[in-house]
Amino acid sequence: MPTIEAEPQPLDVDLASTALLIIDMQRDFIEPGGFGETLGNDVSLLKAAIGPCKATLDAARGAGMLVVHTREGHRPDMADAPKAKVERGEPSARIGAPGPMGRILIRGEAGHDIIAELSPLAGEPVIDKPGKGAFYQTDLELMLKNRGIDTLLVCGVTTEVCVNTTVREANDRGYRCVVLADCCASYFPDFHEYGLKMIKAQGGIFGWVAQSDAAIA
Ligand code: C5J
Repeated sequence: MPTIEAEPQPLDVDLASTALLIIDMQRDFIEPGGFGETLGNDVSLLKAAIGPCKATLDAARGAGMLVVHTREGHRPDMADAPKAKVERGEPSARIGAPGPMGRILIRGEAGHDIIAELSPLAGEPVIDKPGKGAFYQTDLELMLKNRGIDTLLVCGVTTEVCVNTTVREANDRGYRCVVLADCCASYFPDFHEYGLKMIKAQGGIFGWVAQSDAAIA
């Protein structure tokens, strides 16, 4: 069984029961003009994760692993968007407002798409999630259970928001999560660093942290 060099300790993984989970690598978060930028963030900080994500995605596909993509966003009628989530920030920059890539974080709009570099292949599940966590109000858990998955390699953005929330949800459901540090990014470098530290502290309180090279190897 392959072993991933991870912190706080190496982890044996069975590829048949391991999935690659790529969180919210969407144009709205990563490209200029999207939701991330309208909130005042420097989106160029997220671009560093694209290359390592692509290398890991290619390796996972080559190994025949299950690959699952997620997207954060809402129905066009926004019936699934809590008022408390929508009513934040400037009205012109809120979820559902018109942006340069269509309505911000709305399913079907260009900005909601996964970036071209990491486009899902036919047959790779795409989970549309209304929250930060990928398990909340989605069928992710059912899909993982049906495939006998017990370990997740986790990539995506942002480290301290949707990656951390999903890893915490997964940990409570009994999944072993290995977060690939260079495949994640944040608009705030210190939040990225501490987001990863929180996961692996105290003997791996929420999971493991590794570099993509270690996972690919
Ligand atoms: C945020 C996410 N940061 N995907 N979403 O609002 O982390």
